Amino acid sequence: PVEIVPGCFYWPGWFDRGEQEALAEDLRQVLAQAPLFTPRMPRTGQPFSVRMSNCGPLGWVSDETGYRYQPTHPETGAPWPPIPARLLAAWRALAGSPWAPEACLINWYAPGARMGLHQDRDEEEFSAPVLSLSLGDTALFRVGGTSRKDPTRSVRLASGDALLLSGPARLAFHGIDRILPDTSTLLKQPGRINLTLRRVHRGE
Ligand code: MD3
Ligand code: FE
Repeated sequence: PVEIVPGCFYWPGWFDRGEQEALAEDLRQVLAQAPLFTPRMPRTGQPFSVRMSNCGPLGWVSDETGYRYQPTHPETGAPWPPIPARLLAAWRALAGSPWAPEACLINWYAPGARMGLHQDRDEEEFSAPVLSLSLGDTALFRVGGTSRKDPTRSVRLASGDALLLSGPARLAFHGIDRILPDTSTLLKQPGRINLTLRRVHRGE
């Protein structure tokens, strides 16, 4: 892999086209059980431009009352579906963690959606890495340091790419500046899916 900033490892083209198609089909089944919802900012209730769902024992949600992990879908109340085996295999191959992931956040970017610079700190376990997998149109991803003022680097995340955030990068500021239109034929509609596999609680 390529190390983009210390602890941020990048595998361009980790999944071949056939694997990407199989993953996209896995996700269609997950999303049939756990439909995309529109998260909202705490306090203001401002909607995110990214739509989300989850699979795994826990899922990340955000609404007027705050950010949290919970075992059920915020709109249907149903438990999140299990993490597909193909995603667990990628975690085993790349994460270097003895613990299974507890949450897989599914982010859907329609063209024009973006995600501002932020840190991921709603987990109690920061020593476990986060694994990100991209499908569909290419995203312009930006990652910096642990201070918002630190310099950033930009990387294009294309369909099939894998990114591991570990060690000093686990608390790095990062975001998605924009989706580059017409850069993939994988999905049946324009846009991008990002999957992040995460440990939420300390391993036992
Ligand atoms: C760096 N997702 O879900 S993935 C997120 O493409 C998120 O949807 C973006 O930021 C996306 O929180 C970026 C790459 C990524 C994921 C998690 C990280 C980078 C990270 C956690 C810590 C540091
Ligand atoms: Fe993030």
